[in-house]
Amino acid sequence: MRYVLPALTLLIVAGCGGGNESANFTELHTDPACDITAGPCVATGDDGLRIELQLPPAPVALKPIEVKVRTAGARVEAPVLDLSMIGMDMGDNRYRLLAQGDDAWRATVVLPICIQDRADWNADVTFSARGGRYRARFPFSTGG
Ligand SMILES: [Cu+2]
Repeated sequence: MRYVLPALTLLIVAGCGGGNESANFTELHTDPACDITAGPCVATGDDGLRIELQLPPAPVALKPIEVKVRTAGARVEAPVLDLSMIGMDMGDNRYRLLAQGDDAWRATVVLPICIQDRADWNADVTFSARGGRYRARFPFSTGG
């Protein structure tokens, strides 16, 4: 037990920290002032790559949320939406985005309930384009 505990603590800290899984993708630029619960937000790349994410106005846990994504500037493949809570491991909340024509995608997602009244989330859209992987990160909050 003496040796197991420190190892466990390390694991939990690594899981909570987030953001350290800097895999092999290029990060798109988002406007930190854009509130995704007030309207669509846009992420852009240096080379005309553009992702627009749209959530419903007041997303709440345990209710289906319609998420819409629009892409431009490149042929986008296999986009995935990954919802993670900042500072708390809420399990795997990954959704494949389904194509709605050439440059439109959507997914119906359900956020897990959180023990906190207010929860801060990252909505990450990762996808393949031009032979590489890209990620667009959109922060948003639920609750009070
Ligand atoms: Cu939580």
